[in-house]
Amino acid sequence: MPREWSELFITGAPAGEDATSAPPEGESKERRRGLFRRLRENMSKTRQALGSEIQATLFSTLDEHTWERLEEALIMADVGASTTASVVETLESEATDGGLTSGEYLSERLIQLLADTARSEDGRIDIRAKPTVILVVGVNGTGKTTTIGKLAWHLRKELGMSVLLGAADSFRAAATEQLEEWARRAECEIVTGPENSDPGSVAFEAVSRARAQGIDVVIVDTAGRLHTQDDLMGELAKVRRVIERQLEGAPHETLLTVDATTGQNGLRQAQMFAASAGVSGIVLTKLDGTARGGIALAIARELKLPVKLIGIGEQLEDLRPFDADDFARALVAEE
Ligand SMILES: Nc1nc2c(ncn2[C@@H]2O[C@H](COP(=O)(O)OP(=O)(O)OP(=O)(O)O)[C@@H](O)[C@H]2O)c(=O)[nH]1
Ligand SMILES: [Mg+2]
Repeated sequence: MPREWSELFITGAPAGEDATSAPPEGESKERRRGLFRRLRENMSKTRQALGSEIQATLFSTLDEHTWERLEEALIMADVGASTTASVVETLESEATDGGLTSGEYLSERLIQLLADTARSEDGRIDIRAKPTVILVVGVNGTGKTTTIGKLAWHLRKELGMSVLLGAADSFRAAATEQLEEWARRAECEIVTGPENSDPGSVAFEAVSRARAQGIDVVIVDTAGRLHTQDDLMGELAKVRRVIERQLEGAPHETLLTVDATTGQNGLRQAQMFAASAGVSGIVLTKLDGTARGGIALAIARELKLPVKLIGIGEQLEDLRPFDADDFARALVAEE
């Protein structure tokens, strides 16, 4: 599972080339510790809600009541009923059969089981195509534009890629201005159209300019709300078709933003988008603002879509590649 930006993206650079830019081992360990600390801090709401309950159960006498309480705690954190049932069942039977009695061992095993639930084979983003086109979709307010800004910044800073943004959310005047502001912060170019212009033509223009200028990655922002849900799905399909026609194989990645604070509701939205918008990965945003961060596990299991990125705050650096092990540990572990 990707922990670093260089692990999230498949760049096609030979191993040697990557190694030259990688920091020395000691430094990268230190950096990883720092990043994990930040992940834990930003997810403190979920951890406090879940962590204290888990510690209380696992370190008490194990009986029927213990497992019920653990189930309740996981469901409260939005881990999802079926995921919770299967995780707790496994833990309970292992504890009974194998005599797992130490609370410490149990919480380690719980972290493993939760991580297994969230792990996926295809959690990476392939950016070998030049240009690579990333389409970002999702319900309004879930964090599309913010995520695009952060992603552009990381692609530039961590991988030295050239990035072009396409403002194909032309339904609201402020939407373009907001993306322009992010382009400034990420120091990348942007293609915009006049208010109410055709989103397809903005996407077309963005891809053709990227091809002409030899840009590495194009990220296209889209509207999150139109007059009706059908209008929105129709428009997203149109934007996608325009991109497909302009460049074979594009869009190479379609990211769906899901607001973690909306819990199971967000899961239902995601199901709808996934069914009609060709989604290839999830960005789970606002994990810092919720005690229900367990939704990441429910999404991975119930949508069968990989969570690729997580948003843990409003700053540029608050977007992270999703790593199942780090995530599960940040969710549960006291230390
Ligand atoms: N705390 C926190 N806030 C976030 C995160 N991601 C986005 N936000 C905030 O959520 C709000 C909405 O984000 P936008 O990026 O505008 O969402 P959008 O999907 O582009 O919305 P529309 O353009 O209306 O469809 C903004 O105030 C962001 O700062 C996150 O990871 N953590
Ligand atoms: Mg937006």
